[in-house]
Amino acid sequence: MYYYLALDIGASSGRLISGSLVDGTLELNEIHRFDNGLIQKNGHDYWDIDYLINELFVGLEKAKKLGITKAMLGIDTWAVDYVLLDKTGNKLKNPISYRDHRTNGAIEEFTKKISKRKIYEKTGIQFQQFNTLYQLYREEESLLLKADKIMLIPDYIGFCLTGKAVTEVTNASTTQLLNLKQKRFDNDLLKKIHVSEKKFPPLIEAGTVLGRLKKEWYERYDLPDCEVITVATHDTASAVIGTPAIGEKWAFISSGTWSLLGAELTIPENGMAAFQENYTNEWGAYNTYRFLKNIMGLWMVQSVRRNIHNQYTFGEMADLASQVVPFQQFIDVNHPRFTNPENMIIEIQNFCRESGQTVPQSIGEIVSAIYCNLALYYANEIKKLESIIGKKIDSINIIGGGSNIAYLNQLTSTLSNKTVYAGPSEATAIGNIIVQMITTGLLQDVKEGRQLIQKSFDIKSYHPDINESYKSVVNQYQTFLEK
Ligand code: LFR
Repeated sequence: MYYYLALDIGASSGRLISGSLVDGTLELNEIHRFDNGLIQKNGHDYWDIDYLINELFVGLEKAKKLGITKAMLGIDTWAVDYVLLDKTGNKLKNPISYRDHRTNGAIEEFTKKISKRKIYEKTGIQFQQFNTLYQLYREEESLLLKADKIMLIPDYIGFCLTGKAVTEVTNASTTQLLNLKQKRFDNDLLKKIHVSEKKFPPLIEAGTVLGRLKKEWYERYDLPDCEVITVATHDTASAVIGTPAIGEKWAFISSGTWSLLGAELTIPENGMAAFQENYTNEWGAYNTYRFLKNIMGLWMVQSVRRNIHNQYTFGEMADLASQVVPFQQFIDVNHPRFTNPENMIIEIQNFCRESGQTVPQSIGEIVSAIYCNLALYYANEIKKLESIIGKKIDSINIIGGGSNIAYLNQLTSTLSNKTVYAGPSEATAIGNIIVQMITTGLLQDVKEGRQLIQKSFDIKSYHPDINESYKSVVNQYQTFLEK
């Protein structure tokens, strides 16, 4: 049997998953799962990239023990962060996380050199202070000078494994350094941060064979014979590929640490409305665009859980939330104060106190406040999305770990007045595997891949609950956000 391995690393966990075709359906097997998180050092937040790569090897050795002797391997992770390498290919320091505070105020400062409108016209990418553009702008000058290569995280992992250096476009587009029309790095923007294009390995499309693992790895570990395929290396790009969508009128919410809400387009939309609403046009595999908005997402619940020392599981937290009266307060979940606060519970309580609202106290109340406001935010954005792309959305596909939260799925359906299809929770790993299968000729295209997902996984539907009295809160919430 032929195996496709997906390494999918998110901000809070990573996993190595194998996929294979069994009787015409896609069968997944989770081989290894490990934690990920921010490491604080000298006042900055880092990722421990060596640990993550080591966990991949642990996973690959487990795969071998399970009888997987030959496999393809695709790698996807979160976006925008990078590793600086010297001439010999060694990293100059651990990658700093996009949640680090070093880019505070960087957008305001950088856009004195070139207007926001101009940057958006060139790139079509949302303004987030974590974009690689602003991270490089705030990078230590001496290190940047010393750097021979700048590599995004999944490309760097691929480089460590194979010795081959590339910059894959679905992820590279999130840097806000690619020009939408020219389809390459924008030299004007690069000049403004004093970075030469030469530091970036060549741009390549998703679905390209990278190569076999270096010999030294087989000498050190007992590994399956592995060939790396550069998939859609941005986790959100893989998640969208792994969305079992039907027809043309669907939106997606890729629900994990972030909630990425948007639609798949074939022509980017970087007009005035998209600019004003800060929608992004991230490049997808096979000439598509992920037109989406970043919403704070489950990060808030993950942070609350850390604050209470993991006392409850996510399922228990959702149960507690569903037992309290919903919609007790309005919260702008996308406010930057929730990006990386010292303590999420206190931050939420302070926000409610400062805005003269009921302060949630119990864990159920806190989590209910988060889920209710996330669903409100989604419903509001779906309306904006429809208006910007000029198309009515019929259904929302919620994919990723958050698709398991029935309470949030139902709220989302009722408030947005759309059918919600929830699942699969491993859409990212599935999208990673689908691109490998297309690259090796097992599948024809994404459409066939999505049909395979529909056949292979249990997808739950939610319909708007017309009896719910709280439907009217959506308009009130919109007014609250506009204030
Ligand atoms: C989700 C994600 C988002 C990106 C954010 C930061 O994991 O990749 O798409 O905006 O993380 O990289």
